Amino acid sequence: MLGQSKVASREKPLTKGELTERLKDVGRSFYHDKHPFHIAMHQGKLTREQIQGWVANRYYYQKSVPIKDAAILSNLPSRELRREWIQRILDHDGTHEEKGGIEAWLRLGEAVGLTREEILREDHVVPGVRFSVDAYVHFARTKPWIEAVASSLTELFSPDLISKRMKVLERLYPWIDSRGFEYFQNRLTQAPRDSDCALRLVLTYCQSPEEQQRAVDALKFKCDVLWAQLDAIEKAYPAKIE
Ligand code: AHQ
Repeated sequence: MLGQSKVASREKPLTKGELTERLKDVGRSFYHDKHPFHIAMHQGKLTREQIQGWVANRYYYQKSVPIKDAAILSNLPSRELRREWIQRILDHDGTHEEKGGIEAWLRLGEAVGLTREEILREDHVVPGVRFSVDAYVHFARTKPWIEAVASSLTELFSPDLISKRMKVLERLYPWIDSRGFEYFQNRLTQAPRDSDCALRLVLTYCQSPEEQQRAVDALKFKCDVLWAQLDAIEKAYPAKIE
């Protein structure tokens, strides 16, 4: 990491380039692409039950994302900012024309052998997933809007993870109906657009060392949210002893 020293202990703020690097360092150290569950997934080691448990639990995260974004939207100070942010809600909830990401995630669920009904009933959602996701929504509802925006910057790292994941799922899990991968395909364009916007806002509105440190801390919090989800899923769906 670019030194463990806190931004806030510095007299002067980081430049935009330095802050961008500091945020990316958080991902290099703490993003959930390094979680053992994802490592096992990418090695083709997950069982059908573990994949199903992951999809059923990640549904709770996906359905909560637009709720989180609506909380941020309600705190944004201008029409221009709201116009930009509202697209995230439509991407997930859909519109009259587009079914949206939550519907695509349900189709992923069917592609791995779950029923829509059991996913929607949240039959398989484990406490640790519910609590970590609810903590993310609470963060977005209660923190200053720019900190909630900063917490979404995990999406700086998601396109690389999701493109690798799609290849791995197709190659190493042939039993999954590949029509279920539409959700991931859509994220490959939506996530970079969203992280470009979020990074621009953070670099614009986080000027003091204290504001910059709070943005870095918000991103670390969100990495912990994602990591805790996989901890809970891994515990509920342990690897089979070989
Ligand atoms: O599918 C994901 C998604 O819609 C979002 C929204 C965004 C946010 O606002 O916090 N984060 C996010 C993420 C999605 N997928 C995760 C994955 O591993 O599939 C990654 C996650 C993220 O990096 O924050």
